[in-house]
Amino acid sequence: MEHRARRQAGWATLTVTVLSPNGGEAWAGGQVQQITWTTTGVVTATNPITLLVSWNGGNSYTPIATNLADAGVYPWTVPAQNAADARIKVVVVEQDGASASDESDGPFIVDSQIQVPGGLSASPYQTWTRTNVFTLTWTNPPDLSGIVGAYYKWNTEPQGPTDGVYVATTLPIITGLVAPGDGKHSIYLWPADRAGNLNAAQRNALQRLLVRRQRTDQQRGVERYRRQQRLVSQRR
Ligand SMILES: [Ca+2]
Repeated sequence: MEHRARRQAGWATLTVTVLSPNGGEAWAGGQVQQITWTTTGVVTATNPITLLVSWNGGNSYTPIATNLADAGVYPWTVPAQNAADARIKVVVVEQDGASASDESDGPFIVDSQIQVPGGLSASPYQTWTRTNVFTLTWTNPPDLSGIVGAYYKWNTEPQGPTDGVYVATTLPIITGLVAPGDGKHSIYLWPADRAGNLNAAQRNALQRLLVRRQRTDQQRGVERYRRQQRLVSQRR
């Protein structure tokens, strides 16, 4: 929605247009994002721009910054809010008192949360197996901007949000996970959302993924004994 005040005859028409966010974006709280706009007709004012944000679809606005130069860009540290229908409004006021404003055409998301995935399970699981290739499944947590992938890490707790292997998937499944050797393994999994929220503390874990590809001498002895027993029983 655009609003224009009357100007004196002979002045260029004063307009402002929000370029970004203009709807559809998903921005994470705490990150810096660029609000961008363009104007026409700004002639004499040096700091004519006011930026505002709405968390409720444009029903009410609160100021972000006032008396800005008409630079067309403002690096905004997005507040730690959760809003499905946020909007930006840019207001321009010229020295003669003429003003114009514009709002984001559609909703953008501000998402400041990421939660622990549920129901983590593996296949095969908790059984000594000759394969070292696993399938991991879980339940994506509810999320404002939507889960777009997950990090996993074998055996040691992640030390930071990206201390793992990232798999882009909206479906809660990773196939073809290769365990790093024989023995008992654990695995950690934490999700990432479209806004970019990522927190390794919001992880789920599984213990006892068991791999035994190499048979021990003892196992070979047992197998040899069983073969002999079968032969003996067949001869009876
Ligand atoms: Ca989220």
